[in-house]
Amino acid sequence: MSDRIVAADVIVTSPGRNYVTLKVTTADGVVGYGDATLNGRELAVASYLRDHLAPLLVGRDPARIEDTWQLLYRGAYWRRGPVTMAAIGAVDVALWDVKGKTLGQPVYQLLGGAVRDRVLTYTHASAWEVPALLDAVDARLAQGFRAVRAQSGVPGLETVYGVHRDVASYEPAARGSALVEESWDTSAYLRHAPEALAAVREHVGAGVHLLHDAHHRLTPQQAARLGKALEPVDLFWLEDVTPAENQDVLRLVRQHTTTPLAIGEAFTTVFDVHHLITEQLIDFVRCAVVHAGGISHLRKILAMAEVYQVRGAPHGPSDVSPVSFGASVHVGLATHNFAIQEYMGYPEPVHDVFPHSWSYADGYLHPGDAPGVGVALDEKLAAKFPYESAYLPVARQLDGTLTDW
Ligand code: EZ4
Ligand code: CO
Repeated sequence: MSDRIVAADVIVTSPGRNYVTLKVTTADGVVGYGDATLNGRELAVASYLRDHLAPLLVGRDPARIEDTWQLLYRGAYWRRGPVTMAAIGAVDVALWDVKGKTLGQPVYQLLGGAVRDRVLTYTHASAWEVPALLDAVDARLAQGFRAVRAQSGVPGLETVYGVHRDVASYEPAARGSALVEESWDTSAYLRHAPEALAAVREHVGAGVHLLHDAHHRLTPQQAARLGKALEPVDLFWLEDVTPAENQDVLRLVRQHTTTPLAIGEAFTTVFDVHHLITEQLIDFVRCAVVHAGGISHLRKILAMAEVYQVRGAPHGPSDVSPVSFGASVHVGLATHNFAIQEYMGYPEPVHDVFPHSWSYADGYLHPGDAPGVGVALDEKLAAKFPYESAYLPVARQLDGTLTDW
């Protein structure tokens, strides 16, 4: 007789970052974990899981991953959107974890097996001044990274999203109840960014992949200008040049620059990215396991992308929990058009709260060979880190107008 789900519990913990984890338990005693963390809006997904999905899961056959996905997606009537898709993603990853543990196989084997030996990763280096940025990049290269996202301060501004004056890599979500308001000046950024990135390229030479994130702040014309100005820097990619809502504007950007474009961390379904992919408006699709409906749905996005020579490069900030991070590395090992995994690292206690089989070495990741996803949750330790509210900062132009972040 097939196994049955007997419990679906939600655990919220905050070991330096907030994480929402779904724990599925089966009648045979198998436990599967899924990540449902939606940075800054965590409790909305916790409620969606607890109040609306858990009652549907209990009694269901955990082996029926795709059928459960379709039930939760179509059965809601209200489709798509980050809260819904993060909740469905958590269920999907938890069920892949159960299946792997039941069969005694790591998830990448269930996805068809390894197509590469290890998964290329990139990390962050940031600093306010260019000389400090060069030091920050050097420190990352010394850790073995072969690909680095470089972000710098902008002269004349007090603050820049994702750049700290003292810390070389940090996650902008500030814990506490207050919303931080930063300043922004697009003209100053457009003048400074090409200079800063050219200095980084000159410093590291040809053998290092350099990346840069514009965080959705530019108009198409500004994005085209920046892409052109950065062509001599030979970026691996320029990320999120324009706001996410209107994809058609990227046609103009593409007509003007050959700098590769990456977009998709804020997109949650294949239906949201299909124009980007089929019209070849991007080179890398950034959808993450956690926010885009889990392993099953990310694989569909990547299958569509493969036809158009668009490659996968999932979002991996420290607010993607080690559970979906591990799941992403399984997808990376088993998917031909997977290019690179962002790896920002975690505050130290996170590794103890979520013991994991995935590992980093010399610029590459491996999911490990533990059955399932290979990431557990130490519930006792997790309970010592209660939830704290956290908000991503917003930014205002110099006249006080709220800008896209
Ligand atoms: O802004 O993680 O590519 N990485 C990023 C991150 C995101 C935050 C949002 O949760 O853009 O810095
Ligand atoms: Co980004």
